[in-house]
Amino acid sequence: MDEILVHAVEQLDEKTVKEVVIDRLQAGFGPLYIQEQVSLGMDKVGILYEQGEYFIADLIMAGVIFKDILELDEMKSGFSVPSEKIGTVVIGTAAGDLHDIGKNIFGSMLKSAGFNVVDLGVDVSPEDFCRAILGAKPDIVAISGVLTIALESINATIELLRQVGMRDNVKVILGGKCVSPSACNIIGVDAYTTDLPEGVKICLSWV
Ligand code: B12
Repeated sequence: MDEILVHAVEQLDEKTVKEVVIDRLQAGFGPLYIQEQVSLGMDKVGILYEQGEYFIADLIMAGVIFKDILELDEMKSGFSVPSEKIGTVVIGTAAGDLHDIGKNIFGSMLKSAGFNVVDLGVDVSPEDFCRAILGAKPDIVAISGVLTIALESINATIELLRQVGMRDNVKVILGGKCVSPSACNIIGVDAYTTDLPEGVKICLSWV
């Protein structure tokens, strides 16, 4: 673990986070390393929130810090986009859930792997997922659910896909830390992972 970086994120010390990230990138560490270490810091922010030491404003600040890091040119250049497309992915965060950092990183990685990515944003209803699938005719639907309560709307989305006869036309991959593998089996998605490179590999294996 990169103690300095993780600690700076935990302390919501935006200036130090940026300085350390730039230092690590210049030292040759890649965007994936940065993303993993900043995520570890976010986990610590989450723990402090659970313990009542941090409040919602701190979660907001943590999100802002992560998003600013992802906007650095050095981070973006790690995700170059090839011109030839190998398939289409519709991606979105499930209804009731506003967390989008993991989803956005996964979307960038899919683009970089050659996918055309249709990003529906956050709080996406089952109906909006279905409408987008009808319009974009994707090979894959990627759903992000960070909140445990998102499981309910993810279930409703898969159920609606079944009801309108679209479930067999697409592969569904689910990601997000608050979803357990057993719950995913019950819902009936094709794959589940919180590991982004593994998620990209799974999507590549489907096209
Ligand atoms: C920042 C943050 C916020 C920000 C989010 C900003 C944003 N734009 O995303 C804001 C302020 C909006 C927020 C709000 C809330 N949050 Co919040 N938040 C966090 C925090 C600190 C970091 C989340 C994060 O970005 N992590 C870094 C990214 C990279 O990780 P990630 O999104 O999980 O993605 C990873 C994987 O899950 C995976 N992944 C994600 N999506 C997908 C999709 C696919 C297809 C694949 C393959 C992979 C994948 O890829 C990433 C790499 O590992 C977490 C703590 C934590 N441990 O994560 C709490 C946390 C998620 N929040 C929590 C809570 C409770 C809330 C609130 C309910 C608080 C409140 N009382 O209002 C609200 C809910 C609002 C809503 N309706 O969504 C809880 C959730 C508990 C639970 N089990 O449900 C957590 C765990 C904090 C805690 N420990 O209590 N939050």
